[in-house]
Amino acid sequence: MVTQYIYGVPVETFAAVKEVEHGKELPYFSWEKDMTFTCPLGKEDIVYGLGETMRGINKRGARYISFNYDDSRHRDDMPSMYGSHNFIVVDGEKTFGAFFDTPAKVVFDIDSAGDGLLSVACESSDLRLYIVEGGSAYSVVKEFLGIIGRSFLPPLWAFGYGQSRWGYKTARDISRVAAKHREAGIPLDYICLDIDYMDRYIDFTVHKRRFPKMAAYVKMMLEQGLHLVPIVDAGIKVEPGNAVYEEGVEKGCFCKNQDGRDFQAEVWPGMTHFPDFMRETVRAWFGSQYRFYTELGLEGFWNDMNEPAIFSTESRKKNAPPDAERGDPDQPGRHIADYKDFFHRLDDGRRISNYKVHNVYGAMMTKASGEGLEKLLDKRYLLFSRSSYIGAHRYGGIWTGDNESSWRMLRQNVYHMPSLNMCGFLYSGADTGGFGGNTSRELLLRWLAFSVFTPLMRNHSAIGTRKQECYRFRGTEDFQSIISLRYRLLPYLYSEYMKAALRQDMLIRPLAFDYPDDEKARRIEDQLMVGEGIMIAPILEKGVNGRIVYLPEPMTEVRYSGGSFTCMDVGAGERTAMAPLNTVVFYIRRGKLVPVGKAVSNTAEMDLLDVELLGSGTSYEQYVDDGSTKECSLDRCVVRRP
Ligand code: MIG
Repeated sequence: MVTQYIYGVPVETFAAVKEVEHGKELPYFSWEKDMTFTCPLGKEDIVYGLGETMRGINKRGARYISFNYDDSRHRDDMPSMYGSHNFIVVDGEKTFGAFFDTPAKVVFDIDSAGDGLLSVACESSDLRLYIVEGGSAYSVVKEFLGIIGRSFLPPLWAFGYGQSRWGYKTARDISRVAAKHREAGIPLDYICLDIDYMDRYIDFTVHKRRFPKMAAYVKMMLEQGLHLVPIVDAGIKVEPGNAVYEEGVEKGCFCKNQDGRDFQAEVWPGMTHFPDFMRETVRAWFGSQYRFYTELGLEGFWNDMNEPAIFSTESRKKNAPPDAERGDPDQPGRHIADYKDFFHRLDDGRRISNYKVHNVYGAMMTKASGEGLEKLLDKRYLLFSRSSYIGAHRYGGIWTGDNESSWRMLRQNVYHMPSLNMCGFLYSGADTGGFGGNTSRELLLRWLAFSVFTPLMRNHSAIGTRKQECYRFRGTEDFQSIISLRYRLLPYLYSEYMKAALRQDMLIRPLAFDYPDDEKARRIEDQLMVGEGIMIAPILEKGVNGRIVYLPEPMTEVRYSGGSFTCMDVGAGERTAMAPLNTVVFYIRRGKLVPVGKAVSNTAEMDLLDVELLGSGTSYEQYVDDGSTKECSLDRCVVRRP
């Protein structure tokens, strides 16, 4: 059951899609002055949620700030990341969920002092607060997913392996990446085009010399089973002759500064204007610009810099030290004051600073692009964004931004997945191998072995770092083997994703959600459930050749190496599972089946129905379609028996 409580005049965030009853007296929390909500926690209570935040799956013991920001120092104490997902679930003496639906800053103090107090401080007094009840933590989450609406449904090819790097410049570079994967027998479905494909980083352009015949090139790549996925940044370059800029100015589509002129901020293209995504007409206008790409045959996109990230403004120089007086003591080192300098016009007529609606800016860009692509294409599109807010999960996925090549970041990827799923973001993943810093062969192999199970499986890295395409490492067959496992598991992974989205359920869950009465399982954060039948226990440490795995019940242990599966029934309890670098070990729950397909070099070659079934179950309900139809429903499930 979900109830809402309204304070002031909330700004429309589009987070919820279902009518929710209004409550009279707020349960669980006491409401203090200044919009701070407090609730005592039981000693052993676990607090879940908060999507894209640092630390583990249990958020207890720290402070988190919802204020979207582009900050690549993903340390434990980093207060906020690129998205804001203000949903928490308290699980223990009392079990309930709370969603603080406000586009302004929120500080979640989840018993950071160790005195058992949960406090949520909302900066704005205009707020919609949803209280979710329903028994277990898992059922609370399902109730919540029910009101925020169905998650984005990507095409099948978006579940293939993707290669990306900031630094690919020309069609030649891209063709080489494709050829090298082919030579090494590494399956591949898409290659991302980072900012260098554009003419001087101007959105909705293609660099004429670097990609001379783009439409023909896109077509040729598609014939090889490869999609190209260009990046789109939030800011529109201020430059006479830039049609999108001129049209945007004329139609009044951009955010304004204090004195009513179009606000200017420096980002990659130089000075830019930010589209005022808060208004429906502007979203429709921006979304329609994607026609430029769809006419070239492109069907997948990643939206970047939409926190929005700002290098400098007319009033703040680049790299200026953060303004102590106007800055935010909670977020030292960040230029928070920039966001007080520009203004939106809401559809209800209100003029409001970005600072006050900050956390939905990226989400509104995603909504704009998603709705545009929906109109432009007669099939499903791929879209993932850096910045997000709950609600954007209906239009696209997210990736978790500029992590680094470290074991800590691999572990964070594991923690992020269930937390993001609780907030509707089923289609997500991290930069596999790590974005900043130099990866190692071992880290990349272990990371790939985990990413096999995340819907977005993309190897991406920053310019200037060690090149990390799989073919650059010795023993390429080890990489080939792990990525081929992804493709062999796709009949299951795709089916489980589609069923989870259509049922408004989670795909990736903490063990606690499936084994709520198992005290040991409840505290495990480095193993996850993937779909209804699989448990994974990824290796997250350097220099080890196995790990201890906890099994809450007897399962089938599956090891994949050298192109084949070996299954063994194992009992409940702790066991040591050996997994050399070229081997992936995972588990199938008792009574479940997992369909696995043949090895292919991309999803276009795949036959979802040509599968063998692993595990001890008697039937499996498999979602099957052509991978791109917009008519998706559970009616497309077929029952398979061994
Ligand atoms: O300021 O487009 O997170 O994935 O490679 C950096 C270049 C801008 C940030 C993204 C990253 C991308 C990079 N971008």
